[in-house]
Amino acid sequence: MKPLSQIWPEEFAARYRARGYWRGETFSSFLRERGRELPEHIAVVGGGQRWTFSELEERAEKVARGMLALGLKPGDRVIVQLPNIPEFLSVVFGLFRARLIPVYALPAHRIVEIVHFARTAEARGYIVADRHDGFDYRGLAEEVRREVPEVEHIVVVGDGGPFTALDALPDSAAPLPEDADPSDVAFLQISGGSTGLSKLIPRTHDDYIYSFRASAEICKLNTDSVYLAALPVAHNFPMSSPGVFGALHAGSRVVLSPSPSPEAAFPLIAREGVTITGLVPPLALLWLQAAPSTTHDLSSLQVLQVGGAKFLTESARRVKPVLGCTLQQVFGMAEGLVNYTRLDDPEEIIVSTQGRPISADDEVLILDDEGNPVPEGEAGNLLTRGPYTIRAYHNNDGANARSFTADGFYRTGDVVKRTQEGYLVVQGRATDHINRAGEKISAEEIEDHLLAHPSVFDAAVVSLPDEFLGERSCAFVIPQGDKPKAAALKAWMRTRGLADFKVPDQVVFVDAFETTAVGKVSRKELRASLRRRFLEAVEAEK
Ligand code: OOB
Repeated sequence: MKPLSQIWPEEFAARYRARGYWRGETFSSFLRERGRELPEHIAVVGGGQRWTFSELEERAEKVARGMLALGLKPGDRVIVQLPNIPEFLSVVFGLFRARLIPVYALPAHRIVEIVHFARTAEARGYIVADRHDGFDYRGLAEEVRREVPEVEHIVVVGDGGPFTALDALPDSAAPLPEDADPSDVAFLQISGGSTGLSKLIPRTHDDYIYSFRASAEICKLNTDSVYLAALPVAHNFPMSSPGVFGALHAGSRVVLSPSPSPEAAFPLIAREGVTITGLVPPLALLWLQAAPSTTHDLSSLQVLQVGGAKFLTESARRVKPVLGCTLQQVFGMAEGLVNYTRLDDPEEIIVSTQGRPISADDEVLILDDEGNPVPEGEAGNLLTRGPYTIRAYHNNDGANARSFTADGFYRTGDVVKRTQEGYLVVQGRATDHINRAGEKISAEEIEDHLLAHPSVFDAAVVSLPDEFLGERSCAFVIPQGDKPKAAALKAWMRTRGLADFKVPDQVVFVDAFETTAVGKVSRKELRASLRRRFLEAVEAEK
């Protein structure tokens, strides 16, 4: 099994410790501390359950013992694919306690993605819910085990069917392992996958805990705060910005909503007195639309965070008047760097920027394509390095060479400007992915699938502006032989075992792709030119 590591050069690590960012806490040590300080305080609410901090800790220990009794060994990786239910937290804290390594998958992921995670992480375990949103994950687990037999241990929250139910995990009196070293990798997060398949992001206890502890401070969380996880918690944003972990670290209550829709979330806000939540822009628009006519009392809400994709200034301006709460823009990435507008910033900064970094030691470079700094205030490529930004992906030399500079800066792929006050304004991006309502889709990955269709000669996938999604995916396809119908091609994509959000929103058939005199244009130029010509044609028809 390939060892997991995330290593900062010693001078950096020493500085991050000396400045108090890395405090030597682990996931288990902080939960234990909250359990001691706030034993009867409600920590987690969801799915008809309410757990106190001490109950969460007890449940986590039980999971830890059970997973080890199954035969898993500290250091083994376990894919966790759970919706927003309290067991998400007892399971991951249980894995941390047993020194097993969670690999976070989204509920939307299907066989192709899970098999990819299982292979690249060399997972030995997989934890799913029995059913969620009309889908039976036990069937998926059976397929995964057929394709990757090394995924020996499958555990199901709810009715286990052919597998072990979480509630029926064996008990064992064997002592639990010592706490992890804080500089150890705690879990593997999934990258947005801007080129090809998702990469695995190893995050350490030290670096990740710093990011959510500092985020909780920026969001002024305390033991009276109530954080609503509306987006799927496996996402970095609702997980750690400040997310469920930042909330628990601050001794706040976490409320888990099964869906981010106003219908599901509004009653929870009213019932639990939710003070803060986070949304992607399309959902924020939906909430703004639904709030004026709701019968639910939303007055407890103090902060609405919006991030994951660009929130346009005109929409941002409506948050305060419509919802009566403070907007916080969040611009972050699973690889590390997170920017926030601060709660007491002037309204103009809040509505027109994507915030500034968490840490005084987040180094931000804005460079032109030749790698030179752009003049102050101009747009350029964002590179960053700091106390919670990774230096490498897991076991992926190619991606590491592309994504990191020799001196350890992460190339975010985002194009940004910096204001005089030091706030970042996202202008766009240099990489070819589609940011579909906050879900990142790799053009390359989808093109590869389309090329597997017998009637597809070539395909190029691009993002198009979309009023609701922010961006939608459009596949330009050169057919061969019998031209399929667009709907049939989409339906076929659905059978490929991919997350549904990756199925192209639109398919446009073309006769040929442009080539230049010297030969084929690069995929990147080709995508840009297809997008440009398509948008020009739409404009001309108006
Ligand atoms: C968050 O994380 P990821 O890893 O799913 O995606 C990161 C990318 C960024 O590089 C950027 O392209 C885009 O998502 N993005 C934004 C944005 N927030 C993220 N683009 C424009 N405006 C924003 N506010 O999406 C993520 C992680 C932690 C906190 C928040 C978001």
